[in-house]
Amino acid sequence: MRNISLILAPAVAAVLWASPAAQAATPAVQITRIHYDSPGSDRGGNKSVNGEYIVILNTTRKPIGLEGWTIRDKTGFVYEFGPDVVLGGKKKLVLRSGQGDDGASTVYWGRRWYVWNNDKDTAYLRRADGRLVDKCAYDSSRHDHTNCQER
Ligand SMILES: [Ca+2]
Ligand SMILES: [Ca+2]
Repeated sequence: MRNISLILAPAVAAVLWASPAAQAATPAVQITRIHYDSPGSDRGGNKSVNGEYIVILNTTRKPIGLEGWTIRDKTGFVYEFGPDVVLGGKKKLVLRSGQGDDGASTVYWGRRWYVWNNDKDTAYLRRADGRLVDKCAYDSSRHDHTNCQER
């Protein structure tokens, strides 16, 4: 009987090895886009700061409550989703960097200055318990945005 366990061991190891990567490929909520360079000169002002935004997508068919979830940049600026934010199945939500009134499809970080570097940065999406759900890194000043899911 010992021979059987020896034969099975590599197969079990292969499954365990593969599963974290398979899960990471389709997080329940994905960062799909970061528009990191606001249109025009970055001289501040609420309209310009709101020209920066990040988009997340609920990849499941069920609503997901985002209370306590966070989006953070590499520097350490943190946005925390409020208690009323529920992202419907297959719906997108835009987080703009400046100030404004939160709605069903857009919420506002409330900042007076930009968050996302125009050359390179990384966005981290975490659950309320701190577990990483998704991240998106970019490294190009030749573009004004990155489509995270296409890489
Ligand atoms: Ca920027
Ligand atoms: Ca700009």
